[in-house]
Amino acid sequence: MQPNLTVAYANANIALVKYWGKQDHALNIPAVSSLSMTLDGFGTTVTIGSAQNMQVSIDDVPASADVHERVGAFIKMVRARHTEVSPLTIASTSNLPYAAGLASSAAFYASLTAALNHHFSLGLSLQECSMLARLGSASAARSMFGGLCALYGGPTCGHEQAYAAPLTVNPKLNLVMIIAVVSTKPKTISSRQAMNNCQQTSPFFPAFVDTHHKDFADAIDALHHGAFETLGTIMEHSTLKMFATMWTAQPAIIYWQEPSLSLINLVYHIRQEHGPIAYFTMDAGPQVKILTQQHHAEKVLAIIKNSGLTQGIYYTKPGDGATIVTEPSP
Ligand code: 2P0
Repeated sequence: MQPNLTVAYANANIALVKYWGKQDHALNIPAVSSLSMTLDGFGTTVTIGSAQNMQVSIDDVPASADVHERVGAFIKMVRARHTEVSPLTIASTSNLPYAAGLASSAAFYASLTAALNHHFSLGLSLQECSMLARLGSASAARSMFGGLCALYGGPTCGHEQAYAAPLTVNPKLNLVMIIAVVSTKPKTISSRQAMNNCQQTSPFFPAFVDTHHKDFADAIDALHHGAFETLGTIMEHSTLKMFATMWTAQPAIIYWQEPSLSLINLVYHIRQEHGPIAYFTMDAGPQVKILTQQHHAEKVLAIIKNSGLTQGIYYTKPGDGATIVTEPSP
């Protein structure tokens, strides 16, 4: 590794209580608080170095004009707060299976923020890094931390209040996540565009926001008490309220495909047969993510695999937060 380069790595995350919509677009402050699990082993490595002009590459290919512009806007916001940040080369490589539909922006901006903090000796705490990462992509604020964490949003949050923080998790929970891939086609609308459209046009968006705080507070409580059934029930409720805003946006946004619904029915079937051992969530795409516990994982995995509904299955547990990589990646 060249001495003038800094390498950082951050894992992606999946929300159990969803972020959807923005309180402040310029500062990218979420309309609601959210709660997520950082995923072990699914993430993005970002290497930065100083340069005359900013250059961005993704998996060794120069970034598209859109991506370059969005990353440039983020760096500009960082530089407005930390003038020591100078132009950069930014090279990102990801081990996120493209087909898994995991939010790559979360891992990318968390990794980039960790790299900037180290490279320019900004001396920021994890909480401050989380605020900064949020300016790039709100879900990135959560990937600064490992395990389960909360990201604060809503009307009482300014820039300084909208950060993520780790949550205490009852060790008996032993959460694991199964990612069931049902389609590998690229999504037709980005999550950022989708949430903006929902916020502007869905009559259900205000109801999503108004009922959200209770979900968030109850989910934190369930984590503390190790109440898996309560946590899973809240996760499904938050997920379906988010999708209700998509189906009622104008025009409607429908990420689901037939196997998505079949998998949801399969999760209901698993609960009928085996009790409260599996719960689903989905994000801005057709893949279904199934939350279960370590001691039930083998059984749930086998049922999902045998269903023939998926094009791929990934299995993961809570992972670590963003980190500086001292050795170059192999
Ligand atoms: C979440 N999602 O809580 C929700 C649920 C997707 C569905 O956070 O505009 O890429 O960059 O802040 O973080 C994806 O949204 O959006 C997301 P921006 P982001 O995980």
